[in-house]
Amino acid sequence: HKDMEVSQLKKRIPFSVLKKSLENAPPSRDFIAALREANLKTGLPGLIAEVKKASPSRGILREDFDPVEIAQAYERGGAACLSVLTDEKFFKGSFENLEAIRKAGVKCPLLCKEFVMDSWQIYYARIKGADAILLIAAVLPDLDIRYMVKICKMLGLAALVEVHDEREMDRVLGIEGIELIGINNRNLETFEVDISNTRKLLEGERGQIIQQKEIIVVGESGLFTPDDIAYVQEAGVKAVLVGESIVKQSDPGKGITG
Ligand code: IGP
Repeated sequence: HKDMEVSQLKKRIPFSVLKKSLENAPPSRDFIAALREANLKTGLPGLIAEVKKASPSRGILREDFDPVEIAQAYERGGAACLSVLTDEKFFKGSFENLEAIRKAGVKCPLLCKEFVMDSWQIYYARIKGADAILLIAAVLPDLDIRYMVKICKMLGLAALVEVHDEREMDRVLGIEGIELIGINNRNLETFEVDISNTRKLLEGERGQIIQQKEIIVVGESGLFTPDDIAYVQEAGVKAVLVGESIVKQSDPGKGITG
């Protein structure tokens, strides 16, 4: 993962310019509050609906992919927040998509879905309209997560810290200031999906620590049916991240309620 090509780093804007643009950036939206509110209001996990054109395991998900149309449909359908893939290499996303969705007047808070390796990317995401950013424990040492979480706070961004096994969960639970943890049901190396992973990582003491710290857990990947949602809710998640099953619907907004 460490050698992963990070395309926007090649065309890096100098830090001084980034910081100047930050001064003019509109305020961010509260991603975590939107999830809590949706959960309280509906009694169901708050939905983060993902704007995703393609994935390494499934190829192109939608031929007529229009990021702004999909984002607007999700919002109409009642999504609490949106996730926008910006990674180009594996997911055919872009920062232009993120910016276009923000500029189109979508009000849901936006998660920038990127492989963050360098804090520069966090500043860049904020300027392009992100309200939250993904930090993947599998590719970041604890020290980097600690540091990046602080940068997110300073920039007014929520950090969604993603784990996929017990070891990563324990590492992340040891870090101060974590408010949002994503449990990925997809193994990033084999692409295998198993939604019981969410349940496994929330059992026993880990679940108790999460409750004490009032951390919001997001169930991620491989969720297709209302039964799947009920299953991860039962395990303790207050939010879910759903991509494939809704992006493929002829009306992605209807896909949310249907
Ligand atoms: C969405 P799905 O199976 O509903 O399309 O999954 C989301 O969880 C998935 O896209 C994802 C992801 C990631 C993508 C989770 N973690 C990290 C890229 C990088």
